[in-house]
Amino acid sequence: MTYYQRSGQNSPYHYSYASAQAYDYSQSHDLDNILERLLNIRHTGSRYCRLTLNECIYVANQAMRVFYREPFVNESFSMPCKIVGDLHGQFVDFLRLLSVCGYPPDTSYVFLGDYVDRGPNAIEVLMTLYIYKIKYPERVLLLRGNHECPRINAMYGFMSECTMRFGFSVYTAFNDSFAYMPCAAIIARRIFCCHGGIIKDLETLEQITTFNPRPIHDPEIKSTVTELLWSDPNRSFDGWAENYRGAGYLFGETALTEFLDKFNLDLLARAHEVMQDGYELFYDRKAVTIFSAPNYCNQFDNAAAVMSVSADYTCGFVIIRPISYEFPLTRVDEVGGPGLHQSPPYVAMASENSTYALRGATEANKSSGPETQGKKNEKTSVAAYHAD
Ligand SMILES: [Mn+2]
Repeated sequence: MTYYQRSGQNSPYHYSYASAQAYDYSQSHDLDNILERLLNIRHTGSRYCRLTLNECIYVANQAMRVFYREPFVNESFSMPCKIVGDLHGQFVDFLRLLSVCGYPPDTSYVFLGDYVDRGPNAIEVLMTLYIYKIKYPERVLLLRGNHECPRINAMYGFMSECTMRFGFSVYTAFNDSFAYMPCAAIIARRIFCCHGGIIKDLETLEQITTFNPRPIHDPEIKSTVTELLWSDPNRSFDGWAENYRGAGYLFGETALTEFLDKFNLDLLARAHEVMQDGYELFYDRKAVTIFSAPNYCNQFDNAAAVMSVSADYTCGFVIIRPISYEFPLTRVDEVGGPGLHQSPPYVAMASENSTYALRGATEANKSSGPETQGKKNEKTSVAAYHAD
């Protein structure tokens, strides 16, 4: 039985604070310095960033204030942008993703949630995302996933990670920030973004906001926010069905088409399911699943994908192939530099145009190296964009 269940309460405020170190509310921190240390992991080969309890709680609190000011359904995010699926604490892979797709604010991002649990470095992932969010709130959109809830992340790794590294107060501070996270976005009035899926029996988009006053620490099982965070496409038959996950629904193609038509939308972009190639277009290209944690849990050999939406309403996919962390890789221009024999692989897996080479790699490795040629160029036009 988890700590959360034992507490018998429905809010993380009822947790007891087990941390030995107290948070100093008077202290503020240099976000650029923290970000530099986080990104520096690219060069050190370390798996963890040296952070303090005070820094974590400060960043979580600052991010919560930004979420608080944002609408629950963000309709003002514009193109071009990149849409990212589940990250699940795989910080090394997240750094690879940033090095391939670009860093905020030069690249705008919509993240579809599930930042924590399963993987080892959810704190680093959250700290990086939150600092970008605080610095560039218009360029980075963080949507909530079903793991950004204490009922779930008490069981799947995030609580252990926080309590073992810092103490319970860090866990509580992050969950307090999740309670204010927006849950959906509409990009360019065409693409509906959320973690899981669409809502059954929704009459107006405003209802998503009015039905769900924030803060929402643990969404009710039967609620529109749970449907956004938990639902999946229905692959067995067309129509609505109970979700085997126990929350949300399964929705078929007709259900999706009705939803999109009703609100004059073209595409549903969602995450929530591991995909072998990192993404899947389905329902006649009216929906896409994006999953951005390669080698998920070290149990899959899946690739990660990021969907890029360009200013001319064209969508493409960047595929990031899974790699073994132990594979010896290094940068051409830094061979022989200090500590570079430990250079982690994401450094060498940059974009097509990079001058990186794999030390000791075979020709086969080199040719299939940088984030796949074939899939990268695949483009899909989202229907009828130029109609108006
Ligand atoms: Mn999920």
